[in-house]
Amino acid sequence: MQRKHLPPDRLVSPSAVMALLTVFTPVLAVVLCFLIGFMLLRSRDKETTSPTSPGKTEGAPKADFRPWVDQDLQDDTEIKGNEEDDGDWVDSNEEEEVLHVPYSPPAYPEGTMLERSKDFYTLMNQRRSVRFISPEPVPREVVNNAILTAGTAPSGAHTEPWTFVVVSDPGTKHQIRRIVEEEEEVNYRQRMGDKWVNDLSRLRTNWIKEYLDVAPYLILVFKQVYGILPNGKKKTHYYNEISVSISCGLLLAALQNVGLVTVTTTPLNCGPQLRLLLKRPANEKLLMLLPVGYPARDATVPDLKRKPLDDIIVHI
Ligand code: IYR
Repeated sequence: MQRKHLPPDRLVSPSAVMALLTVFTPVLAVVLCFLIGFMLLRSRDKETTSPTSPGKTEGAPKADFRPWVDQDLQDDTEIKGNEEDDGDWVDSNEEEEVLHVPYSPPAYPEGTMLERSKDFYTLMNQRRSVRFISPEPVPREVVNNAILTAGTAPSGAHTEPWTFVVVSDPGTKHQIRRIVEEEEEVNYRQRMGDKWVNDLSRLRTNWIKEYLDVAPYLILVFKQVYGILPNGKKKTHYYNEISVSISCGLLLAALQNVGLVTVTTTPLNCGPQLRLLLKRPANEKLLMLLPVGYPARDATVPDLKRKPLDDIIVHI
């Protein structure tokens, strides 16, 4: 009877629609859950088969092969396994209070500021990546002071998430060279790809790294992805990579300041092996390897130019 009162285009009554909705909503929800779950699983599968871990690179699809991001700096070894005992992280309220004290750094008249800014720029503008390093010994204290300078870098929540391993022992340097050259040969021949190798050809780099034997010091800079307190608890190291990168910048400046040379190297795929060789714990990941010494007498560098100020500055 009621049907007669319905407009011609409404063949189903509102109550029937409601009934249908009540029946189908849970079904729809279940189907949606399955769909989302399936999509999540698929994206996780993709992540685990992508070339993020050492030795899994060769068969990787070309499109997401970004070894300079995925492998230079990453070293997941042993971290995943440790995530299970996740409970033992230190609380911020367990940390000691810090006193705030007056701060008065040196101040200079404007003329002096200008002069100092020019002098410092001139000094730093002479810095070059040097791959030909003299075996001449360098005073250890000079290197120690450069590392102290690196340790003045700002760090996330003042966690100071860096370890500088200074290697002067010839046997260990040679083992480092063997690990690096073996991996770098595969990098240059296979992992880096033609484009990357071509882009580097004008710098004349290759996988032979004589400086790893010759330089009086190799400084291997590790980022601590988390801290471990004396009581065994773990401490979050905020922005550890950027903090350690800043400290590397200061280290380069400190070396330049005393007339030493280096080349910033990030040996692709060598992090885990070098960490084990140097007996560093699993919370430390290799960020950079710096051979340090005086430049070799016959050292050469590519005649590169730096961008002018107008190309690197934007005034607003
Ligand atoms: N790690 C290699 C390749 C290399 C990569 C870049 I980017 C450079 O600026 C220079 C070298 C090597 O050290 O030879």
